[in-house]
Amino acid sequence: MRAKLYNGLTRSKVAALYTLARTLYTKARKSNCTMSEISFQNAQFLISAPSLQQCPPETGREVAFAGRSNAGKSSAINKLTGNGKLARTSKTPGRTQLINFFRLDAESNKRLVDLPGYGFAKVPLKVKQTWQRHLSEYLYKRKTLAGLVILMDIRHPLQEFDTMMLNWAVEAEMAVHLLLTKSDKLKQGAAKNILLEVQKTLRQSQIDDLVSCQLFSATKGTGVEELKRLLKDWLSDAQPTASQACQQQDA
Ligand SMILES: Nc1nc2c(ncn2[C@@H]2O[C@H](COP(=O)(O)OP(=O)(O)O)[C@@H](O)[C@H]2O)c(=O)[nH]1
Ligand SMILES: [Mg+2]
Repeated sequence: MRAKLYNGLTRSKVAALYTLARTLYTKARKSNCTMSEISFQNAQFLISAPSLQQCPPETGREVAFAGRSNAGKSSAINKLTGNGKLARTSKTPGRTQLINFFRLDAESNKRLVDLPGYGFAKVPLKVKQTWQRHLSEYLYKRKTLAGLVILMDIRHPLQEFDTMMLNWAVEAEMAVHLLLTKSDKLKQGAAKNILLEVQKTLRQSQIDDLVSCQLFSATKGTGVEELKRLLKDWLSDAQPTASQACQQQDA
């Protein structure tokens, strides 16, 4: 069998293939190490920024959480980090109008970002428009943004503002992950049907290569591991951010 494997190959070609295999193996091991080093347990509050200009320096990578007020953004961040007090959860929607940054490591190179909740009816139009400007600026201009998680209450998915965010992100070629939150509010079968419906919509809109979707419950812990795996992948240095990918294409 061994002799067959070498059939037609010169000794130097075998040596070259061996070196290539070793390099690939070392690279794969390194990238796995980078992924496993990312931990959510030691997350700390970093800073609140009212606009893009006040955000932390653009080094490292971050993943942002967006969604309507009350969709469950703060609860999801608390669940991920195992810290129930990290991002304030509130029963009074529409209060947080700041971009809140949480660092995952001492160097602040990996960050989670809690974006201001959008689309709450009681907020005056002018305030709403200012939010929208800040959100779109952040999405289009922030170079360290590796991906966007859009959270939607499973009972009201893909509302007007969710679709708007989704369109901005797709236009910017940003990876998006939809979280159907509070899945514990529905029976398992009903929740699964809504997931399938949303996935069908993504396929029909031909954006399923950029946009993924899952069920999530901060209360029950549903989908936490699935979300962690995706975030580790996005935050790993092996993946280019959308703006880096564009720069590579332009070069
Ligand atoms: N049943 C249930 N309630 C949730 C879940 N996640 C959040 N909530 C509740 O929904 C409300 C809004 O949550 P919050 O995280 O503050 O939403 P945010 O405004 O998007 O940050 C709070 O009363 C939470 O307790 C969940 O998975 N299941
Ligand atoms: Mg919140």
